[in-house]
Amino acid sequence: MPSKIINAPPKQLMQINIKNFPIVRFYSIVWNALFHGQKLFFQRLAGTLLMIFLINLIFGCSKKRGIANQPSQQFFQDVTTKYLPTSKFPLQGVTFARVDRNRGSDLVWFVPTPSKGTKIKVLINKGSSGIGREKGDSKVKQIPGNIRSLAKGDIDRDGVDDLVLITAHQKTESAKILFNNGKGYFYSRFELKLPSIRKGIKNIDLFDLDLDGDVDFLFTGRKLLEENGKINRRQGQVFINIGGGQFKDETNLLWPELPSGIMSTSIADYNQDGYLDVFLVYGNSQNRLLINNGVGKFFDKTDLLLPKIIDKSTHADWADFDLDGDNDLLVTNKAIAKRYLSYSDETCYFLENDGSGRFVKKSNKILPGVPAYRVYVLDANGTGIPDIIILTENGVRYLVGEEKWGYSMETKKRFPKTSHVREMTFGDINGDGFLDILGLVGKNNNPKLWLNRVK
Ligand SMILES: [Ca+2]
Ligand SMILES: [Ca+2]
Ligand SMILES: [Ca+2]
Ligand SMILES: [Ca+2]
Repeated sequence: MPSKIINAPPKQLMQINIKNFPIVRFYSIVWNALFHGQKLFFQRLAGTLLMIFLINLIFGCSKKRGIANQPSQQFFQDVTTKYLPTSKFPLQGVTFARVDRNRGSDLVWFVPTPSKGTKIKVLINKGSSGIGREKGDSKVKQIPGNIRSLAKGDIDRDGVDDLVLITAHQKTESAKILFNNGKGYFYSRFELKLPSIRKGIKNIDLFDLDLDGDVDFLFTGRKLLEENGKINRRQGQVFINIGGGQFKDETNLLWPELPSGIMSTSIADYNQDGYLDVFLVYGNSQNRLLINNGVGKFFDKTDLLLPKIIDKSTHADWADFDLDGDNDLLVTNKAIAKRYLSYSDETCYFLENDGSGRFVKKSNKILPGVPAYRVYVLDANGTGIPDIIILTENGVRYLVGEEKWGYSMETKKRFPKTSHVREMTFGDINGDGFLDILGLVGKNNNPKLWLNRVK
């Protein structure tokens, strides 16, 4: 079973807009200096030539500086061989993380090693000499057992990412924190033991669910079991951060009773009260929406807020697709039950938010009409309109946002040909403010790195 990579929140990345203002001012200063002095012909000629040179120089530089300056020229380039070391073994999972305090996202990946547990490799971004390529730029941590899931987040608030793992060792599953010393060395603190987790937990989300400034943990999985083997009534577990690296299991207080079948989560503020809510993706039934009451207690408001749709959902992601200020959703499916189809080969649909967290289905035939299993929304080209990447059975689909609900399918123009991509994680490897992509590709789950750039 592939483990889930933590959903990086791509939408939260700040856009960088190159301001033309200083350039215009510089231009006028040079112009004044040249032409308000002695009015000699050769001076003017030299001045004009200098001006042309400067304009070219400035324009040339600004072109290179920002994707947002030329969004139509944006594309993803395969830079795997330039930036990454060759990986001999199939990767089980990978995430971008802030491993040290230097510019550019670092990577953490893990590989199962027969009889010796799992090898976690930390790859430090060293700019033009690559990510973990040179000797000394990578660190290895060996842990016993298998890793079911790995997520990153700054748990002790020291400005670098720590790791949370779900591991299975000798038939017991447990959650572990590996703290980061700030330089990419990860260690466990034995005095800080996390509460026990339910059997069947596969996903970890790290977010501040009670809005007190520190990250808390939400665990979910397709089928959570009690110790006696019975189906757990809540199908989730909530650990609240109580400071000092300690966590308290507050599931009974904060998490509602739910049916089993949860595939993944999409976490955002859906009813615009400032608190993060949870959209639950179900693999073979109605998806569900839990609203946060403001202190981290979640209420199942599915019947009130979601349209009834029975489908085999695989994944969901959110963005303000219609640019009206509230967060909408995009849901991918293997299939949708016939009576809920808006057109015959529909597999993906939007859910449009009315602003209060109440959603209506919004179909769009530009979305792929084949079984799809991942969706990632990001502003890849800096226009302020969300762009969409969907992984389908027939390959990657890249849709560029043009206006509200208006998309253009631009996979060929902007995304290199690649074999089957299992999943993606997002980070900014060159620190330009635009997200780059790492994908696990092919039968062997090889890492592929795609740099976001302009021609
Ligand atoms: Ca918190
Ligand atoms: Ca909310
Ligand atoms: Ca909206
Ligand atoms: Ca970048």
